[in-house]
Amino acid sequence: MTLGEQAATLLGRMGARMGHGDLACTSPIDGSTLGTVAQASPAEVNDAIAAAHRAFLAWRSVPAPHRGELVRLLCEELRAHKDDLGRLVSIEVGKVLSEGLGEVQEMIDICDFAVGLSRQLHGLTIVSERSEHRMMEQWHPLGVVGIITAFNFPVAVWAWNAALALVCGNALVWKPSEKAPLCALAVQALFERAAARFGEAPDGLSKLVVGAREAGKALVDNPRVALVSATGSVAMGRAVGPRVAARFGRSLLELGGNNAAIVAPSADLDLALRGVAFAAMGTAGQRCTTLRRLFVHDWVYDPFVARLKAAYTSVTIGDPLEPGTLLGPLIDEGAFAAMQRALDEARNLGIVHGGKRVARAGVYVRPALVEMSEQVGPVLDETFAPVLYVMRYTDLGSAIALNNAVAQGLSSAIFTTDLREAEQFVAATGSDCGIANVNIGTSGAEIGGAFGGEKETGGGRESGSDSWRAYMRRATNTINYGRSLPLAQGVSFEL
Ligand code: UN1
Repeated sequence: MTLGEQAATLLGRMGARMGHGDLACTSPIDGSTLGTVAQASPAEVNDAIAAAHRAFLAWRSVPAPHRGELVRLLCEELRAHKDDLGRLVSIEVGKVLSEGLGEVQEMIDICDFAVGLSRQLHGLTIVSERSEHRMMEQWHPLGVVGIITAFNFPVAVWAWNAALALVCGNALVWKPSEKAPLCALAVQALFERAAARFGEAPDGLSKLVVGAREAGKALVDNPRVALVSATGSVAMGRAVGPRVAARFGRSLLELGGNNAAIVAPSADLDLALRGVAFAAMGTAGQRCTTLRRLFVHDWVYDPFVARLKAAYTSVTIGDPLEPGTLLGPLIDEGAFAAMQRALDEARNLGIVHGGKRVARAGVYVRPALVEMSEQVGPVLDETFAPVLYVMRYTDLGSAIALNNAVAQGLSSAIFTTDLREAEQFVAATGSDCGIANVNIGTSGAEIGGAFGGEKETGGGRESGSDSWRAYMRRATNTINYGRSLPLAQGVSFEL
């Protein structure tokens, strides 16, 4: 079976069809065309938003634990189709199969989380300064949530947003990456199955709009979209954030990362090696949490970097559907060109190991390890490819300063068995990132924590912890159960 036939079979099993249109879907596995899909015009995007808004008006009155039941049913569909959807993710974006399956597991996990959350949406009660008064906070549904997702997590990021937004009483409009529309069609079909089983989901509760820039713009500019949750590049966030702000909408931005790790002299080097290798080479360097900069202490630099280089040359590259493959393809030629530009620049500044193209259909590269003496040039940019810049350090304080000396602030890690160093790294004066790990790489976060980062990463938090609050509006209520009307701050206003 060709990849196109496989994709069609998988879609069919999940109740979806490719359809026909002007957007060509290709597989990075061999560059072959999987089929075509139709794109939504800006007018169609606005119609989808109007339908979602009508659905919201009904959905917000459904009790939250009942809304959780819909997410529980969606979770059942995902469990039943984990293999199908995981494989489709691998075919459409080229992730190795265990990561494709892992992505669906991440959807299942966030759905489970959201089901529990549907009984725990809570506010505070606050004592009033006035007698016979009480203050409380309520969290109410927000409206239509626009979800913009990137190719590299084509389904999990939708689920982080959708599962929470649905239990919070919102309706959804999803614009997936134009590089991964088939996965989105499959997820939409699974959602519709769950909604049909649920029976009382209003029509239009979750809409899918496939399209490129113009579709995204329509979503961003429509005043009925109360929250735009956008995951992708810093450039995309720069375009989206101010447009949403201009109409006083809310945005939740989860943008790029230029993530670093520190390998301290006391580190467990076996553990650090696996942690660094997965974080830097996993998903072919195409995660926003991918490890891109590594600071290794002078005392362990030579033995550690020698082992790392050996891992870089021995890693299995190839068909992501084959068991044993650790590195699949890059998403497209554009990604390869960006990687080569960074390496060309790096050659004048340091020593480049690897990074050459592998001769086979599709865009396959050997991962690159670049030894640098300073953090300059391309090290300061996020290149969405498997390029790891390695630098030597002697003083932890300066390594932390270098960790923080880039524009983004998503993820970071230290490998150490020294408690003081670990605590220093996670303290207020340590890493300035949204994620700071100890003895774990920068990527592969669990859904239970809030996910996102600071500075040019955009400041948004998705997924676990109390991220749900971003999907609700807070109302402060002051209730007077007495017979007089004392004014706050002792103000008098006697008629
Ligand atoms: C992303 O690359 O946009 O922590 C998200 C991780 C994954 C999510 C990455 N759970 O690497």
